[in-house]
Amino acid sequence: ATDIKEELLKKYPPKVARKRAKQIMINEATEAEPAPEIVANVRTIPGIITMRGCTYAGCKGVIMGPTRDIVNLVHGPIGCSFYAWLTRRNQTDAGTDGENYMPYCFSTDMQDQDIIFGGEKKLEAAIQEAYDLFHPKGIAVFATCPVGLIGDDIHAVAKKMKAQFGDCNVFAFSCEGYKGVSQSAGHHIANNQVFTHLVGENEVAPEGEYKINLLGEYNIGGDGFEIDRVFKKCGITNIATFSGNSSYDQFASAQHADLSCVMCHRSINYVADMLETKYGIPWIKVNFIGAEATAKSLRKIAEYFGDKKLIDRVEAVIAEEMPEVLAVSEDVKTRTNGKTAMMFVGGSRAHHYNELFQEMGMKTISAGYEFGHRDDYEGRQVIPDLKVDADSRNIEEITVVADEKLYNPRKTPEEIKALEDAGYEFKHYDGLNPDMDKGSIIIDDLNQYEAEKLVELLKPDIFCAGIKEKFSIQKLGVPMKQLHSYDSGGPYAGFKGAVNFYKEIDRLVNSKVWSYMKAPWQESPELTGKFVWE
Ligand code: CFM
Ligand code: HCA
Repeated sequence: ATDIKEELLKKYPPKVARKRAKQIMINEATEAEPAPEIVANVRTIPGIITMRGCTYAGCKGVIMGPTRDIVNLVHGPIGCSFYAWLTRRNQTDAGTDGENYMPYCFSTDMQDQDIIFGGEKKLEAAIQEAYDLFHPKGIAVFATCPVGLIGDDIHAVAKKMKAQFGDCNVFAFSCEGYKGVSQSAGHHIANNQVFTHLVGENEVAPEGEYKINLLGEYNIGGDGFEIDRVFKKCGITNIATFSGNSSYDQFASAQHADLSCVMCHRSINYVADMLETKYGIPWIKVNFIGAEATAKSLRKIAEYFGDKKLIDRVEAVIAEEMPEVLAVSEDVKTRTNGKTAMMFVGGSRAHHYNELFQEMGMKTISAGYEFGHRDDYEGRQVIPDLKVDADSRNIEEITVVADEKLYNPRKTPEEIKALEDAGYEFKHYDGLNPDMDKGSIIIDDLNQYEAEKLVELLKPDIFCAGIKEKFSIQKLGVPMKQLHSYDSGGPYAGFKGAVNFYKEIDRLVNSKVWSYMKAPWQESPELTGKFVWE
């Protein structure tokens, strides 16, 4: 595997190779050192064709995109608005209230003269127009790159319009594309504002037992629908999902939950901390990708509440759901066992989907994140050691304190300790590295060149990434599955999702169509080599 690293770096100028070498790691995790260090969350080297997106994408598309009843107004050139118009497959259940603005593309359509003379007036007029047309509960304004460059004060405009309307919450995000090194900065900007302007607004607690929030689940391909189906069957009340299939009122009521369950640690872990500090809600890491992981997460939720009724119900649901899952995985495994996968996705899925591949007897030989931070690779314990560089300092950190009226620790320190003594983990996430096999290759911020080179060298049975990688990988004769949008498939979460995934991957890795393609190494035999697993 060390040769592979050398091979990947060979073509780079020495300075670039030196930098990239710190982001390419042969996993040598041992008992003593379970998580070797990797460089992550740093700028992409200019000239490299990164897989990353921008800060605006992370804020507008990822975090705020899935909320149906807030008008998301982009202040900027139309291209930025168009890019974020239903390109992420976050589904929603528009319900009966008819308030669903997701299909619309709201934009100030900035022109040259707005860049020269300022765009605040145009923004004000656009907010007014959206209000007059829809009377939404909320209007969110997103800054694109030029807005930051010319210095429009979007927050002042939002504040003014909010005061003027009186019955519509208007707030803004300084999420210019260049603000951070990736989408991750945009998540942080979005989450800070959601926490500041929305959470805690609704005083009346929603009805229900075993109240939780689900943080970092975005209902891509209907994943959130499947998770909610399972919660409902177990009798667990999900007050707010941040932000898949969400509504304004869900965020506004999140303070009433008794437990926060964090699915995508990367995009939201700090909100779980804020909810605990301000309202006293503890948090745990969960994962609903993989049937075993789903069962484990449900048991963890039940154990937290410690109520026999819930514990029994969860066991009954698992017993009811698992036979179908096992029947399909047993069948599929006869064809997928021993096959290899590569996964390069944003900041969570390259880890979560390991579970599903393992359930099919497949091996992940190489994986990494576009924009994960070191804790996503190595585990949360490294957070205190993370270097705060100029780019991370650029992202606002908000100070949260216990709410005078609403702070209410859901468990006493003794109760927390008793659970921890019994092996229960609060506020912890292990990261990707410990779950990857020794000798596997972990790469941060993979780029187009390295992706193609890796495939040539290791010839995985399947490569998972996004739309920019899709066709270049397929042209190499290797099946490619989009793990962002799921292509047109899904859900893949929960029990029913696991079954969907097994069938889809079986279909892809065993398809004959790829054998009709000639990959470059088949045409030029000198490129041929074989990866030997230790
Ligand atoms: Fe979290 Fe996501 Fe992901 Fe992500 Fe994304 Fe996404 Fe992703 Mo695309 S929030 S980090 S910023 S799990 S949009 S739903 S698929 S890169 S791996
Ligand atoms: C984003 C959204 C994205 C892009 C996916 C892709 C998504 O980062 O702006 O590159 O295919 O999941 O839709 O991550």
